[in-house]
Amino acid sequence: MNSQNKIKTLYNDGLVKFENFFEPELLEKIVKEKNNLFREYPYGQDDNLQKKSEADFVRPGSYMIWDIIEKNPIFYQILENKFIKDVALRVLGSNYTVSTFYIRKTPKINEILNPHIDYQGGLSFSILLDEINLNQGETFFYKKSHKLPPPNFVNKEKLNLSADSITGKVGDTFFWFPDCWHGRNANTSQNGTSILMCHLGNSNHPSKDATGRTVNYSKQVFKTENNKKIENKILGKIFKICGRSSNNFFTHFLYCLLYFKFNRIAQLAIEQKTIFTRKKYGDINIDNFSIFNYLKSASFMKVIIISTKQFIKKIIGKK
Ligand SMILES: O=C(O)CCC(=O)C(=O)O
Repeated sequence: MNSQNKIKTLYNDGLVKFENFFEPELLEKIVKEKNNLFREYPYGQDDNLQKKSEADFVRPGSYMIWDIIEKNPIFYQILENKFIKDVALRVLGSNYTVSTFYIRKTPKINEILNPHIDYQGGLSFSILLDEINLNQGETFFYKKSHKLPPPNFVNKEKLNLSADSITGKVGDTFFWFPDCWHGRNANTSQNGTSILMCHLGNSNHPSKDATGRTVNYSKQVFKTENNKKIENKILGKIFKICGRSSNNFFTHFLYCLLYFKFNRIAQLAIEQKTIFTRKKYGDINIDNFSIFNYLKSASFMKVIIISTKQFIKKIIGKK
């Protein structure tokens, strides 16, 4: 499949696999460094970057090594990889932001991480740092779900959807949309399995990593041109509110209407690199969005129950 088709698959499904992105020597060095890191930090780091000394989890089912670039510059070479840069530029435009860049290891564990979305309008990639097969702590995705409500507002059983696991060999790289439903399977193997993950956004994406630290990997590496347009403040505010809607049906629906249906607004937002927007594919057959399908997929019982609970929590929280 050529790279144009790969990008088409990414926009269609919210997920695409690339193989042979990296020179074998580089991969070997990266895996060696990953092994060194987990020898030094067998249970990873907590969110304050402190070495964990116990096998409990700060993040469900994961031992995290957060600051990999700061630990070894070899990891920069991933961000400098031509193919990675090409996909990021195509989807996010110039001066894109690398907001979170880490390795997570999942030990033998019986629990799955339930499907969820992170936020809309971004781009992420995962590189397998071990050979990973089914039920070995691999991430799974529901293809095309980035045009559906977040999974907690849907009766999944009724929709007849099935998940695809991202399995493969060391170095296999998967680009995915963080608004595509994803989760993680149990790890039934004796060995922990590890994946390097990176979350990116356009030039106005918050440059905070998942621990809350401000990071600036992108500023050092990817400043390609200084053409940041003045952002329309109102548009920025609206997208900021509705671009992180993993747990809010109404703002998620509003985002989908603005981004997929109101083309003039979407075009302006994309041109200005408004927060939580990515470029469109550029073909109506790929960029389409069905309001009917979206609403038909929602469980209104779940919408009412979850939204009421959130409302009550807010009221009580304020007192
Ligand atoms: O650890 C994984 O495989 C999944 C990570 C995930 O769900 C996320 O980054 O949102």
